[in-house]
Amino acid sequence: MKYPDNFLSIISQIKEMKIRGAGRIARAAVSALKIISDTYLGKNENEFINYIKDAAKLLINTRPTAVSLPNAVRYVLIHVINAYNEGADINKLKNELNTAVKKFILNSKNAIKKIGLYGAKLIDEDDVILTHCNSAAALSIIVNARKMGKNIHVYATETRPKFQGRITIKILNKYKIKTTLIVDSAVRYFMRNIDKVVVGADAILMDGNLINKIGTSTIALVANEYSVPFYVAAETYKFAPKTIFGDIVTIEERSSEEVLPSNILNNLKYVEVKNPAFDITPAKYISLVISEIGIYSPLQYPYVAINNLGFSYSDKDPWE
Ligand code: RI2
Repeated sequence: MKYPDNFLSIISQIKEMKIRGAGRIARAAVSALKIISDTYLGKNENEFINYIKDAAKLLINTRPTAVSLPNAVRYVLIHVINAYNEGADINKLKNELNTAVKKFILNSKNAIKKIGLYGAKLIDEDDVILTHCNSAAALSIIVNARKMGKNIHVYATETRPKFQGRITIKILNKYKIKTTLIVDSAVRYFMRNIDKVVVGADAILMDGNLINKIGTSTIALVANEYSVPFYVAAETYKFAPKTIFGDIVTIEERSSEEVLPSNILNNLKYVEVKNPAFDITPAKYISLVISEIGIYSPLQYPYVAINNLGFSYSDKDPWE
């Protein structure tokens, strides 16, 4: 079945990182499912379910690492498939989908607010904070600390090769937060000035390890060397439930073009470019994980997150 252009546009925007950030791509994915539901004009419930499942597979394959996307799609599909199994007609299936989409989006936005409120309490007056990439959850903590009247100074890494740090500094500037932009490789040079590190999450695994933007693990290692607390801002839907069953989370390898233009690389016969978008930070380097249902150690987080996903987890995906 043909997909609507606005659905395909969301697919390409997520792939090209025009829509980026683990939380934002999750909300975009469920909004894309609503487009599919709204544009289905048939009356066949089974055909509708298969159409939604096929669209879900396209969404899942846009970016392989941020588990927020499959968790969001899983949340919506499980609600719709449960209704289908209970004999719901097409209108009820569409209403079920719309309700689940709205609920996921609302919950995910409220989660960022809650993380900001809880995490800001960990920030002290005159703290110098280092953050990496551009994380709405991490920034929620930093901005809330500012709103609480705390005088803070933020070091933001530029975050090559896509320079998401430039998004972060504009947001910090808007809130009149003193900010220093540094190149990624200057992290150890400045760590002696840092009181706390606050980063976001693309995935947290069953062993408490964090998958986040490439360079995060280096920052965690250096923070540990300088005894600087390393905080992770992670909604519960950043947990990777399939790691309970031994599945791994794929680290996305992106185009070499992001690092070096092909017209240069093509003339360098013996040169290759590697461009992993994320890395893995061991739980032992993580001080605390700030979620929307409280602050936990990295080893506690999986146990509380799994019960807050809003769907019963299993080793089978609902779109299969
Ligand atoms: P929020 C981003 O990935 C960064 O790795 C960031 O830390 C993480 O998603 C979480 O972002 P990318 O989309 O969900 O820039 O906290 O590749 O916004």
